[in-house]
Amino acid sequence: MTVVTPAGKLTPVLSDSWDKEQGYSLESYRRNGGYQGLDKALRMERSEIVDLVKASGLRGRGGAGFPTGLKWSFLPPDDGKPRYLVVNADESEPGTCKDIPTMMGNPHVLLEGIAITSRAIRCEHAFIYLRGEVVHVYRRLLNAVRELEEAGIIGEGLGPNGDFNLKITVHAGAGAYICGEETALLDSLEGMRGHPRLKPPFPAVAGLYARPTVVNNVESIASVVGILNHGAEWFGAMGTEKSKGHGLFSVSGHVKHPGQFEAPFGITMRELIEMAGGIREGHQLKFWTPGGSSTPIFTAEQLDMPLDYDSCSQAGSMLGTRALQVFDETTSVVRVITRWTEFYQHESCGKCTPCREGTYWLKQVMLRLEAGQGQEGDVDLLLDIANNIAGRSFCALGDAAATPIKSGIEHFREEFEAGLTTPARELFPYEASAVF
Ligand code: L3W
Ligand code: SF4
Repeated sequence: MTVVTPAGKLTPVLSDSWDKEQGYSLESYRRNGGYQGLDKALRMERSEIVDLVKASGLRGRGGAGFPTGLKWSFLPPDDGKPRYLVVNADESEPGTCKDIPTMMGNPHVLLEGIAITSRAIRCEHAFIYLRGEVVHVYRRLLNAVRELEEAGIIGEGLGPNGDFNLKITVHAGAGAYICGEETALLDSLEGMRGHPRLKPPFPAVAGLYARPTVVNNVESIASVVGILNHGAEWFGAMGTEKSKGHGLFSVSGHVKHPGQFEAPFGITMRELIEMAGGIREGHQLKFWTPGGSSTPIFTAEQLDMPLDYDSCSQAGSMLGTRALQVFDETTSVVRVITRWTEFYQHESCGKCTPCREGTYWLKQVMLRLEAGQGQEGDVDLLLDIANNIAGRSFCALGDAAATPIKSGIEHFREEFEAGLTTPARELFPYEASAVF
């Protein structure tokens, strides 16, 4: 399954079938060994599956890196009443584009992961909460679930002991970024407006309909299949000591060949840019992001930093969703951060004051700097507002809005200062930085 490229760095596991003829069909998936992991899981004790995933070192692929097996083990003892698995497929972070191709190219690896996880935690009704705009993915998932039902792989009274019952519901959200926050997602799934809930209790204790619920990202659940098939050691042989396994690294922006690169954790940005053909002809790297717009911006200084949870944390960032956006010297950092700030202001759910009001003021100041109409003291004002949002907001969206502003000013303060007199379009003409 692991294919070693000449560069010796790629490990296509989840992306292995993306270029196969109808690789998304049940027939093709089974021809390539699909659902053998589930067969195995149905013959194992539930606790054995949880222990195997714990031993693999798999960490949450949605951004925060929380250990997956540990999260499952937080569920209270089984009282025979419903407990749920909810897959967070609300991929909306700017620059993030790994879960949507996974579900399009190989929906069955996600569904098999759901079946294995459901077996491990005794969930009989699992949900996929999908970003509503991706109608093509919605249709693909609905078809894949129907294929599974018709093939008798999910349903009632299945497995060697006749005790495996599973229904999978695919739910399309209405397109709010905040519904990717796990508790807002649960509110939305229950039919309410998506607002983050106070934690604790964590969903593992009181989640969907106040019942114990595991919420995991698409890539986390899909990665469970390989662990069942090949073992914890196989998984742990990829990656670094504390960030094990393979992951999808999405390289976009000013590189020659943007795309998905499935590689072991610990790969560096320099290696990924090389695989993407390098920075576009005649240009140099200016800055990049490790995890979409929610993480600080990095420069050439961090090109050799291993992309794993600990190295990123030492560099003052989360690894995030591995949405590696590359910007060359034609890019106005003020313009980019203004677009992200507009996004956060638009997506702020309004529940808490620092984020609701703060993102509005950040946007106003960023817009006038972008237009070259900044006022004396604006750069310090931005820092002041950002510092009053970060750490004082109800959920991670507030922190995320403050992060690029703070790191943008740290690295490129002079560009922000230039916004007092000169519009970004004069310093960095849009046509020069656009990728057509
Ligand atoms: C039980 C405890 N469970 C933690 C669970 C918790 C959650 C997971 C991680 O945000 C970040 C965010 C975005 N008992 C527990 C426990 N848990 N302690 O562990 O929790 P947390 O709060 O560290 O993170 P989170 O709320 O899941 C994820 C950042 O990722 N991000 C954006 C991602 C965007 C997408 C997308 O668009 N799809 O994923 C990028 O960097 O800002 O900070 O399950 O319940 N004691
Ligand atoms: Fe809503 Fe923003 Fe507060 Fe999160 S930080 S609860 S998105 S207002």
